[in-house]
Amino acid sequence: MKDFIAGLPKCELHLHIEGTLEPELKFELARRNGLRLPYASVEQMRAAYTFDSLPSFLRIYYEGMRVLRTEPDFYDLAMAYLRKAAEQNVRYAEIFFDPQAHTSRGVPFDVVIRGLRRALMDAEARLGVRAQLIMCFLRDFQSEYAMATLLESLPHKEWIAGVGLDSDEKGNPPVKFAAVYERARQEGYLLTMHCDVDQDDAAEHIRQAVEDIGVNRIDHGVNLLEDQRLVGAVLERGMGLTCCPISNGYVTDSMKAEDIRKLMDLGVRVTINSDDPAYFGAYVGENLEALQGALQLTRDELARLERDAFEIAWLPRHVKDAYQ
Ligand code: ES4
Ligand code: ZN
Repeated sequence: MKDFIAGLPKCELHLHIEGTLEPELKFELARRNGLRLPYASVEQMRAAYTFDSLPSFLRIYYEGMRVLRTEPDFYDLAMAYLRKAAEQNVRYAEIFFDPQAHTSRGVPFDVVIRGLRRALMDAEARLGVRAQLIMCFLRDFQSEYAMATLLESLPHKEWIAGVGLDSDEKGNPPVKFAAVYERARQEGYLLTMHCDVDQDDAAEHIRQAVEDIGVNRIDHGVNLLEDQRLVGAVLERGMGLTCCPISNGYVTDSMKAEDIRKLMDLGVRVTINSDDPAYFGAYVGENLEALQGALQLTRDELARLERDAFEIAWLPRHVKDAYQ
């Protein structure tokens, strides 16, 4: 089964590029930028990854990305991920980036996007991995800052497939960003957002995302199961969910494998992804292996997960078909 999973052509739709920053590269970037890290070694840094909730993870995640300063830093970050993706037979990836996590500490938007964009171009040419960017707004910042970031992205629209929403969901519901999402839609961006697993008001947040905002898909979203009417709406619209089993195990007490199984049985387009692989210790292949082990998924079921991922990918029909 391990070999079958390794050989499966994959599509990754929920991956934070800043969450792919491995300790080795973090040390290298710190050295390059003349920064001191509060760890003596890679091992010590990994040992400090002791999160058990979303806020405890986010603290380490934002602290870790402070070593990213220059265009080559962002290039190296994305290129390292894309190399890893190629090794795992990922053929196509939609990659989240968090511009506000950088602009808020003085790194210009242009620096971030130029570095990422150059890596995407090189990866397609050299590694045969195609990728697009999804710009995420940080939901624990004011919506005005998200709107300003949206406007700043417009000259780079050609490189950004759509927008997302991430960071701390508590007290930051989807409707806080209704105006930002409306403008993003008008600008031609596709829309997704995190509806994290077992958040307070999880089902209500999913309802807002689907009915009030009209997103094209949902990141995580397994609490959809709590509302049968919403399941119907998601099925009717053919919407997909980008689930991340190993991530779920860190920010809640479970991978939510049984819920993922129920969603698959209901006919929802479920996809399996890695979220923040450098922090959760698992790229997409390991996520598929863990879920397969928990649910005894068959080869056909694994193939269906990837087929659905290509199906809900933000690609033109003829490009998707070429992957099938
Ligand atoms: C994230 Cl696991 C998770 N949840 C919310 N926002 C995020 N950004 C990066 N990883
Ligand atoms: Zn995520």
